[in-house]
Amino acid sequence: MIKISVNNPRDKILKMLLEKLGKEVSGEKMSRSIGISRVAIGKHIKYLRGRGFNINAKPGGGYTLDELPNVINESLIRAYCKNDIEMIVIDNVESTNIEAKSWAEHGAPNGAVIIAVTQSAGRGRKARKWQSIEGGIWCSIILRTNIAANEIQPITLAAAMSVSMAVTDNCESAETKIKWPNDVLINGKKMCGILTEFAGDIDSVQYLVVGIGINANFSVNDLEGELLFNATTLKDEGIIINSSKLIADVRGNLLDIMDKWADTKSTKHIIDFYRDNMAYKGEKIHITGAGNDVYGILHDIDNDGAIIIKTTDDIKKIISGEISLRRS
Ligand code: BT5
Repeated sequence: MIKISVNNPRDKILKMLLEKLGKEVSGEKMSRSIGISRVAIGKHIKYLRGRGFNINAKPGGGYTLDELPNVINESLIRAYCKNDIEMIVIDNVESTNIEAKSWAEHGAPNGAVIIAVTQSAGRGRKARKWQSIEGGIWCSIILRTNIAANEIQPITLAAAMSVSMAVTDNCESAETKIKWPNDVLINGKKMCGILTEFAGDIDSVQYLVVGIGINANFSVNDLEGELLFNATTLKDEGIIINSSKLIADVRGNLLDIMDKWADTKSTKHIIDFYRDNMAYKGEKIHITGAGNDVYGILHDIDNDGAIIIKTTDDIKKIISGEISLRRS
């Protein structure tokens, strides 16, 4: 695993260039503000160029970054983060959730994130395969929060809310819906899936790993099997968002949502957001899994994150399962 140190000079250089995107930043100014030599600045610039950043040197000794490459880059993610971030960016991994669990066992802090360009064994719930090709955002965020195991249901919704907000904040025309309990849809198709796992016991959760898969910058035609009909990608929907910014925003949103939960001791903000952005509301659905086989109308959600279904003769609360739409 590669560990990136927080606040290194390269990140500071990139941040200065980003703040003046398209405009010149003097090498002298960078050198003074960061406290390293002009030669060292030149070396970092060379490294960044090698990572796809088109940085031009100006005759007077300044530099300009004219446009952002749409890449997953640790310095760029850090530049977009409001606060410090512990991060691992890796080319290929079996599953970022597995790596995150091992990192958490070795003390990774709240908000630490591991991101992979591809996953060779990306997982969904119940060990289903999650296709994780280049161009997507495959990441796991470690949360350390003081809750019991039976309170974790809203965390998956909080992650879905973080992704929805990040997408719509970066693209006004995007319309996302949350499909309970763990999907974000665009135009009725799955653009993002979430896998939340935890360690600890019933009374107290030691840490959580929130695995987030976003179909970002590739076409659904590149995936295998029947996903063509049920899945979509940001690219296929004409939504272009810089992947590094999207990661920083998703993580920032999730941490803010969790802080609010801790401060207010309430999940109301998460439940309200789901209610306003709920897929299949008022529609005929079928719920399976976790011993359920229920047909009814998707009505609402309760404060614990259980959905409420109106059946022909009853109202049922379901805490976990799989929703599918009944078209008839
Ligand atoms: C999920 O499971 O939707 C959770 C997916 C979580 C993926 C992230 S990526 C980072 C982290 N590391 C991991 O190893 N996992 C997490 P579920 O609701 O069970 O949905 C799984 C189903 O989604 C599969 O059976 C397929 O039908 C479908 N699927 C697989 N790959 C997909 C993709 N890229 N886009 C849309 N649907 C997909």
